[in-house]
Amino acid sequence: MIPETIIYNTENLNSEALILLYKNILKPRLIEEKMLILLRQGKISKWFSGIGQEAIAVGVTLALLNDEYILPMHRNLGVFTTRNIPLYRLFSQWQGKANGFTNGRDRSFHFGTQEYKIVGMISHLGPQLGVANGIALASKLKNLKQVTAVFTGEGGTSEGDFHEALNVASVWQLPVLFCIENNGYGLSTPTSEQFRCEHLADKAIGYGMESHIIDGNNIIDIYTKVSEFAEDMRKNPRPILLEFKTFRMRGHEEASGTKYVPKSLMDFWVAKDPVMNFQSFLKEEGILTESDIVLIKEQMVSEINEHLEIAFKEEPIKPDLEKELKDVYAPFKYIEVEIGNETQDIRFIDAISQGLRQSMEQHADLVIMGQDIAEYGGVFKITEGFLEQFGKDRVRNTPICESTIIEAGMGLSIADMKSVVEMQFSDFISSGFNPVVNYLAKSYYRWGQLANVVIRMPCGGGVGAGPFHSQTNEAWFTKTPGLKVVYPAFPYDAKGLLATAINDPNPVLFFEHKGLYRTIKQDVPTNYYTLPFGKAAILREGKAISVITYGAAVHWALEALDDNPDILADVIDLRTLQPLDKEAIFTSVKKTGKAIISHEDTLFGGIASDISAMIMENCFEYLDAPVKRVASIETPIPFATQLEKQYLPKDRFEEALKLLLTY
Ligand SMILES: Cc1ncc(C[n+]2csc(CCOP(=O)(O)OP(=O)(O)O)c2C)c(N)n1
Repeated sequence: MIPETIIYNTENLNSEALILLYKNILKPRLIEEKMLILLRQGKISKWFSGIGQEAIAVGVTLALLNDEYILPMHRNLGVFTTRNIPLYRLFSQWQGKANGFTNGRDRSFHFGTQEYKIVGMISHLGPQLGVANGIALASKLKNLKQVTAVFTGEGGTSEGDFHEALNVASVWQLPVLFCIENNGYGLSTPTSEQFRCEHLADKAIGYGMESHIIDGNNIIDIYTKVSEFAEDMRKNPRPILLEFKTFRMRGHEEASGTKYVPKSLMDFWVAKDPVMNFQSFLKEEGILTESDIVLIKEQMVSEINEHLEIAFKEEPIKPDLEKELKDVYAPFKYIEVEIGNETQDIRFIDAISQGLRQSMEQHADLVIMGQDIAEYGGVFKITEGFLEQFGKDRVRNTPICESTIIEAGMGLSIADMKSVVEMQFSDFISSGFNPVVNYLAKSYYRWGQLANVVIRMPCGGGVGAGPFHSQTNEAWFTKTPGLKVVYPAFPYDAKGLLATAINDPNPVLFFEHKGLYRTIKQDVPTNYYTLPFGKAAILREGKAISVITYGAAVHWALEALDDNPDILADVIDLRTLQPLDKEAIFTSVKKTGKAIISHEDTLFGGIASDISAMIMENCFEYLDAPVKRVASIETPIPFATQLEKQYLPKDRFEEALKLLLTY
């Protein structure tokens, strides 16, 4: 018996359309039933069930056009099946095999595919929402008149990402359908312990956004309403928040069970089963007979079995070390641009501004985003005048929400655009840490998707700005495979390396020392040019000692050497930390036999420690003294001038250098 609360309004749907809906909602259910058997037999690993929620994934997917992106979650098998991904590829994905989508590198639904315009989640749930914004922004900028749909559970709405993403989508009027599947529980947490409002849809009011509540177990309602919204959003781009009321019929993942769910609640929702009720309805209406249904099911089950057979027969992946290492970064063919003869004596800050401006001229698909960067020109005035030259679409002021803007950068990259995201101060990257280290860094390795984003990081101390406006936090990122880290010390390098960072399709953290902005000047070519990553600059040559350094510490080392002209040192300015020019380091140390590594970051876990270990491992026989590291002391960076002076390694460098020479 179909409960009275479910009313199938089929006004605008003919039998063919209804049967299509039925076949699509049935498929994920039949696959899941098979998966549960295989799980019990130990033939597949973890499983997050979407049983009882299929109508949402299927209805939304059918309401969108095939070239519109969908960003599903862990219970949305129906998105993948409705986009007609060959089942053996899904099965291989779940078994960690090569016919899947991640070469065995990620599990379950954690993958994307450009072919099917699906962008799967990362485990952290919320980042999806911001990535959808980026895709929708690209569609708006290119005037594609497309909608992007993104899913979250009600648990995920408690994450900051949800708030940030909805806010930005609304401020920028992005055509994103935010689909909340309110299924009663987030793992074991009931909605009453997750949020206090009655309906999550009501949250939209606070963002100035339209929202609707839809019965998540009624496929007709979902399909027809979402189709209408999508059609309207294509004409009139704006975000819409949809709350689908539904229920999670099985455990969070299969092994965990549903003991904590009251029986009456479960019974209530069993009666609202979206597949069984729709099937009964089609039978009652005479659209399908029992034998039609049996036939459809038989065909689907044999398709599932055939494809399972293919996946089970597929050989497990053979580890290939070289391939694994190679696939952390997207290939990038560095193209050298001829450096012109005309130069100008400009400051570090001007070089960055010029480099950024010229890259904006080079790449029509490059968007820059950051706080106060448009009319105001950024807090350091690096983007002053950009708005007038490039317009508001490409020079975007953002609300204060580092996380979702970095996610939007990821979304732009998925939609084949480039972005530069400006951190107002590099310290604030901590508010956007998750998408950098988990989304951007791992995207190419996981499913071959470029994360074509540069994050500009005004950093560094010596400016009396205290613990939260002075850090140099490159080591947070050099540790993470998949990121490139650039840290120039001179205007010439800053300009050329920024151009390369923007050309490189990998995620790049571009550190700019604020203390150098207005103190360091150099003759810099006026034209657009590039400089290669992974090539240190040998600033001075001498056979007594190798000074290995980068950023502001380069200048401190040069000052110390200027004061001691009798010390003959190789001075190596690393310029990029990832990739690192190991050859330059080893060649120099093998020549001098002594190495001192200096950086502004604190000592423990700083990159000097790794360089020191590399020297030990590769140049031990050549060393005449232990490798010396000189860095900031192990405290947060203090505000008062005299405390900051004590914190920074500048004054300790010369003494350490001399001591090492006498070893
Ligand atoms: C940032 C983060 N915290 C915790 C988890 C662990 N976790 C995975 S799914 C989940 C529950 C999610 O609930 P909800 O968003 O309602 O989705 P549902 O599983 O109910 O579909 C939790 C706590 C996680 N994956 N990421």
